[in-house]
Amino acid sequence: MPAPIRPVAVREMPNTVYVLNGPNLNLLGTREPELYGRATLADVEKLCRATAQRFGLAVEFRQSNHEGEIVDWIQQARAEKAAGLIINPAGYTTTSIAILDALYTMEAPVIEVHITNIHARESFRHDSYVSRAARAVICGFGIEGYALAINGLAALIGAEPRKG
Ligand code: CA2
Repeated sequence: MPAPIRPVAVREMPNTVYVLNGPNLNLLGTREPELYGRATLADVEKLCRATAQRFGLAVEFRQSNHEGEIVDWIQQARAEKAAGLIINPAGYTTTSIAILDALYTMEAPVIEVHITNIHARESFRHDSYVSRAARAVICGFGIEGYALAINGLAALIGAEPRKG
């Protein structure tokens, strides 16, 4: 007899913000500092956690060089009913319909972040697929853009700053 099909238990994480980073962002702080600055991705993670904590939000911070893995994480954020999703799609910004399709399924707000001002750079960086699914887009503020994104997301979902 075939094994009975059991529904998979998905934990719900309504106070968690997913922060997803695309290809090569693991190199942040080690190459091209004139463009991307000297802060590392670990510094970005710290900044996100400190900013989110002010609103009582937790952060699920991830980076991948693989498109499908990013799609899986977006689906996970949706299934867990995450409070929101912040994404720097990096090199997948202008190429990935798979990431766009996954983002379209999100009910929680999606915010797109770029460290550099993509509109002041080469024209092939301008036309973001991801922006079509994003509630807001932040670019050109360096890594501070991630903190701005968390502050903006908190305002969107009505998360109040904690006292003290
Ligand atoms: O400005 C951004 O955040 C970008 O998303 C960064 C991407 C680029 O393809 C986008 O057009 C704009 C590149 C990420 C690569 O990150 C590196 C960081 C340090 C050294 C080398 C690559």
